[in-house]
Amino acid sequence: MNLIASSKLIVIVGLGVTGLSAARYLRKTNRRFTLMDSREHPPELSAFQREFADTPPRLGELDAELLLQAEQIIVSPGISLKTPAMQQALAAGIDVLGDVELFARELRARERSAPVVAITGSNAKSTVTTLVGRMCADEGRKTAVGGNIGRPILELLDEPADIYVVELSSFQLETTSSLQPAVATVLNISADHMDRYDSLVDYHRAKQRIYFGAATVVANRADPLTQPPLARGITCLTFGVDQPDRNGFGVLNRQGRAMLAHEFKPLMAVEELPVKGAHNIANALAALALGYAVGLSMESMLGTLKSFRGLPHRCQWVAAIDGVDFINDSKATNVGATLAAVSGFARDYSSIILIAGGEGKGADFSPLQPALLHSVSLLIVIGRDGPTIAAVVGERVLTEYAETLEQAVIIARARAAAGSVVLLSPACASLDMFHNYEDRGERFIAAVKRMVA
Ligand code: UMA
Ligand code: ADP
Repeated sequence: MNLIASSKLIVIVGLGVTGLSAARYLRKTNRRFTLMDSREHPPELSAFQREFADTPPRLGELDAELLLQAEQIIVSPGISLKTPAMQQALAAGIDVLGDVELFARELRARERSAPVVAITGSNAKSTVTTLVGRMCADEGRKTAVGGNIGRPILELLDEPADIYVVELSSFQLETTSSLQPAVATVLNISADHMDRYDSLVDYHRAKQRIYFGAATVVANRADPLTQPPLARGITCLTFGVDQPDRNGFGVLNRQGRAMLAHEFKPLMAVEELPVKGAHNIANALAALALGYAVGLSMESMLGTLKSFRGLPHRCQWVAAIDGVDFINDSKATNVGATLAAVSGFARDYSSIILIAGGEGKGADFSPLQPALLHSVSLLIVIGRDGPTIAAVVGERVLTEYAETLEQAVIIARARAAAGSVVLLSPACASLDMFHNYEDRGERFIAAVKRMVA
């Protein structure tokens, strides 16, 4: 390997999938680096040791001294810029950036680069990213999908892409400044990750960074926090489940039928969407707006919408037992997602038995109160912050405490009447009881299926 001899010290912080992808990228571009992680056993350690035997990682704590000697620090999203070592590095004027910024700089260095569709929001990111990715692919564009959705963005550079569709978290956006997407959206804003941000304003500011340099932005009419601060000189499209105006995607009523619409033109009947709930209609409209901004044909996009059945663990129907539906919404890791599920299902079922709780990430659960009082007949709480959710409704909603998710399912089954729904929508992260939200969802599905058998 022909590494360029250089005194420039590059430090990668973090050895999860992001850190590993950054190491691979730097090697491909002939740059040396040092890697550190505050964990003794970071998840990608063995892969790293196999591939980079000559680069021993520094593990156990972040070496603040070494960081101060760096010319560039590539920081993983799991590390807050507020950690003292990062604060010192920033104060010393060191170039601190994340993998998304590295990706942006690489695209700029290329002669011809494909447009980027950039998607963030508190909820619906993965759903809309997947949907737009499918819309692009269905139209025959070579499409690379990645980012916070799971595949590190730097890996996308290895693909021959006509278009990049990327999901970005607030953590990734904090360290991104020059992405210049063809189109960008903040889908919605509700409190999340309050263990990492000082306030909603702080979190909102990080999300809004997605709009820097965007040619077109897509905002949510129902959520003023998604509006770009300065819209002058850029095209601004909107979406929402109300009647659309100019540059808007929305819903029109035509002879008693609700229709997805662009401006004043009906496109297809809402009932043709295989996914249910007002939040999913909003997601479909957001995807249409994003696809429209990068020139996809409306006809092809509508075809994709008609075949998209949603992602697992997002309001996923599991089974019907004696007239009771069981729904897995394990990906609801914040209050906004649980609110969308409870409000969405309130219309479809006589009552809701809600299983919620887990690691609350410092959230204020009080916004759940009206929906729980209105629509939930039994609240079953689990996990570390289950009692905090129960406290929000006090004696006003019947509440049970379960030690395990399996026990919660058994209680729910015993108490549910035909016509009701048992909804796992925890409003919390899963890590106090499970490996991740997928594990939580799979355990719910298994517990429900055991009752069918
Ligand atoms: N960590 C340490 N010490 C370190 C480095 C990390 O303790 O030195 C901890 C972090 O606090 C965090 C965990 O390790 O709890 C993982 O952090 P990481 O930066 O190594 O994460 P990666 O494995 O690289 O995965 C990240 C995203 N994870 C986070 O932002 C926490 C993944 O999103 C993303 O899919 C991946 O990059 C590819 O882009 C996950 C996520 O939970 C799914 N994201 C949050 C969300 O969606 O709400 C933002
Ligand atoms: P993210 O990637 O932002 O976490 P997902 O598409 O994975 O988004 O969905 C996360 C959670 O948010 C799921 O519980 C899902 O049912 C819920 N959800 C999906 N769309 C919306 C929306 N438009 N508003 C609120 N919650 C939503």
